[in-house]
Amino acid sequence: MNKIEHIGIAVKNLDASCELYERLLGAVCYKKENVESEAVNTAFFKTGGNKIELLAATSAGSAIAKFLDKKGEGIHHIAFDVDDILAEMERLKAEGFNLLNEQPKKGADNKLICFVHPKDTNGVLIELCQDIKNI
Ligand code: CMX
Repeated sequence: MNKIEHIGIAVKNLDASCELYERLLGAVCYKKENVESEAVNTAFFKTGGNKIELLAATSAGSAIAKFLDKKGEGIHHIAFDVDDILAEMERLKAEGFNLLNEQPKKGADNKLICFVHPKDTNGVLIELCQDIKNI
């Protein structure tokens, strides 16, 4: 795996949190995107070479809605950049990790993504991310 690609933060109100993170980071949100397949609205920030993704649920049964109900707002996942997501998925499977999707899915910000179950990774949801333009 390569560097941390982004940190995902679950929020209740995307517009209010966007305004808050703009004030916090002194940076403007560079992209807002709805990812229908994940039932989320996202907003992205870049600061000092780091990337933050804010995530708000668009449906009651979604992963983010369940997370907010159970744990409240906060860090939802850490995403790592990978060069070859299929190879990395095979490697992790061989290492005994439980992947949450069999095939890479299309995620926000032009990425192919795959998640590792947080029960296998000390309670932290890990995301693999490959830039689609690197395929
Ligand atoms: N980080 C850490 N733990 C988490 C978690 C998270 N993000 N989400 C759920 N959990 C915990 C739950 O609290 C629960 O813990 P306990 O058993 O101790 O109570 C455990 O994981 C299993 O939870 P569950 O209720 O059995 O399962 P869920 O239906 O809540 O599903 C998960 C959990 C991780 C499998 C599911 O959320 C998932 O498949 N996530 C991947 C997809 C995703 O998160 N999409 C949204 C983001 C999309 C994007 O980045 O664009």
